[in-house]
Amino acid sequence: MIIDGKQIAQQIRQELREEVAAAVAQGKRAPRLGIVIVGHNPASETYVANKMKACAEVGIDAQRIALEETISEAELLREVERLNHDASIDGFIVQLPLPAHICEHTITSAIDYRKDVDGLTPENVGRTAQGLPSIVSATPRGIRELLARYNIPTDGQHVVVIGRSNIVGKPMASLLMQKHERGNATVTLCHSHTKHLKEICLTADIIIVAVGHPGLLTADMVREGATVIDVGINRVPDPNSPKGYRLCGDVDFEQVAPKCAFITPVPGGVGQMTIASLLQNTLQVYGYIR
Ligand code: BQF
Repeated sequence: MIIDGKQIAQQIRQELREEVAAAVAQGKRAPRLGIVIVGHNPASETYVANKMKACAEVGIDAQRIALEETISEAELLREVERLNHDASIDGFIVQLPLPAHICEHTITSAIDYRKDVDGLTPENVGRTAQGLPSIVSATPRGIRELLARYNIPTDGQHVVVIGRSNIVGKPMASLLMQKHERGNATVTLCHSHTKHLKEICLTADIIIVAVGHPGLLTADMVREGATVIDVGINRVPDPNSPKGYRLCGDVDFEQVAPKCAFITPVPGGVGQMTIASLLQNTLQVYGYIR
């Protein structure tokens, strides 16, 4: 069965729209999200546009803060400080990746953890790892939501996560191993130095692939009846597409899908949920849900 991320994300946006409307009807101002974008990376511009559009749909007031490619790290840090202290901003993100002359760790660590809707500060990462209330990075939160809404259990299941990024692989593994009904998984974290990747994958009930390598997961690596979650968003050249490229995931979808109990498509899978969960995180810091 193909998981419909677009539909679930739409459903979440509808729920959030009602939450925002209820808060505003009680006299609260609308939630406000800051989105900092540095430079003109075309993929980043698309992602930011997706976030702005989703915010508009649910009634979140999104403020786009566009900064020059040439901004220094010190100047960007000052912008982060300004947003930390701006009481009219509930939460903000700094769109990644940043230009090479700026250290991502330095910038994300400077964000006030209470406004850190990407869940990247040491405070939120540590609290997530310890199973404490925290802001969870949007993609892992979205994947957990997708599994929950499709009633795909993780309790006692062997979940293989491929990819060790700070934004997906590590927090995903961290969530799934928690002592919790929506966790309780046996987690194996694989990466570029893993030996016997195929053999490990063949023992998985759920495989989550987040490496950014088109076609990495092939049919011979997947057990019949497994669930496959494809986090890859890769642009591949396609002369037949108006944009000159199309999106594909990290999974060889055509070959893998027939073996799966559930599989997420690209586009229309995890990417949609990443945006929906950023909105959930924004409502969380706004103090209406939680
Ligand atoms: C879809 C991202 C890599 C690096 C930085 C919907 C998005 C993508 C695809 C989107 C992503 C990927 C985002 C689809 C945000 C997900 O329908 O398949 C939405 O906008 N994403 C990002 O902000 O930074 C990234 C991937």
